[in-house]
Amino acid sequence: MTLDVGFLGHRFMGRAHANALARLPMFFPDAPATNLDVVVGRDESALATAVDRLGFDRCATDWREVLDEVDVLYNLAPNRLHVEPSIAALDAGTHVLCEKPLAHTLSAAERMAEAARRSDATAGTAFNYRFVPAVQYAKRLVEEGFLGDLRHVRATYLQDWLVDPEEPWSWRNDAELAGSGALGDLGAHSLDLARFLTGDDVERLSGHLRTFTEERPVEGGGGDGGGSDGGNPETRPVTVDDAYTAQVEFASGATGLFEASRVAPGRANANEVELDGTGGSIRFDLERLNELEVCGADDRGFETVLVTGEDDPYLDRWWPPGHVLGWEHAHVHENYEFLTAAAEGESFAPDFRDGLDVQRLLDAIQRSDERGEWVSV
Ligand code: 4PW
Repeated sequence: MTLDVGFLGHRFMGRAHANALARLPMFFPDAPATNLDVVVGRDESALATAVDRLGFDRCATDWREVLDEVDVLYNLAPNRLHVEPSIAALDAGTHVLCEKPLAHTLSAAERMAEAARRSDATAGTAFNYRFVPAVQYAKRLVEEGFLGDLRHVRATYLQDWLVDPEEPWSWRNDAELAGSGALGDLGAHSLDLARFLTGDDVERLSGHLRTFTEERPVEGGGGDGGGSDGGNPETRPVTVDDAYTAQVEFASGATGLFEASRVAPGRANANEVELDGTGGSIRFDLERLNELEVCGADDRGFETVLVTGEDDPYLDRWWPPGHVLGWEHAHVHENYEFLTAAAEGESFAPDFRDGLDVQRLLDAIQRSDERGEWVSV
């Protein structure tokens, strides 16, 4: 059986998923066959390029017109647009892999999780870092009891692309479209990894959000940026956070510290998680994604474990031992698992409930910031 696939969105994540689908037949020949049927967007010339470069049969400008024609919808649109198309697709029995965060608000995420619950189709939230081999290796260590009793979780996700106040405005700076900024875009990954790796739930937290640049120029706007009047550039307000921090308490009693920023020079895409327990510590750093650092409680320091051997998760599918993998491979593993689950009529993890659980944390961090106090989740 060949699954007809539709993408809503075709830019960064469109390329990441299209690349993953192109790799599957060669490296994961047991994956269900897919046909890149249709790519949906608004900009017709960008769509024509996407058809050409990503390998779609055709393009469309209205997602409603194609839902019945595809078996799987990849929802790669801005967060607000995750909601209606995903719900409509699931109601039509179409499988959905939706980018993170699940939605722009908690109530929208609840509606999406409810649609997934009542549908027979498979629904997944694209927390791709779960599918990095070193992260899966870390999960295995935790399940084997390496950490003992969990004491601390520390997770940061830092980027630098908004350091320059002249960096143009985009939907990622808009609360209506995105819901939040660094919090939802990056913090969602950290919060999901913490849940995935520890299996622990956050009970209460104290969150803090900060916007450093209150408005940004609109690309192609008037003024110094190339407009005819030579006056002030056209700008739009930034209505989301540039950075967040959160201090959390887990159900187990462990403590947690979380931080994300888009204004951290030198940190282009630094996603790090560290877990400490009575038995030892584990550290993962995306900038060294083929490694995991581990330290037993009686060791004198961290040891670096190379996660590139044929027994390591997914590694036997790729190259001989020691031949390292990159960021894009996690998307291949994620797509392999998702499509296999969809073709077999099974559920996939992380599903929309996982997306909703993370959304509850995002919402609690925003509530805590607004109230200036600790809140329960
Ligand atoms: O995983 C990351 C995202 O959540 C990506 O590498 C870029 O930053 C794109 O969106 C966020």
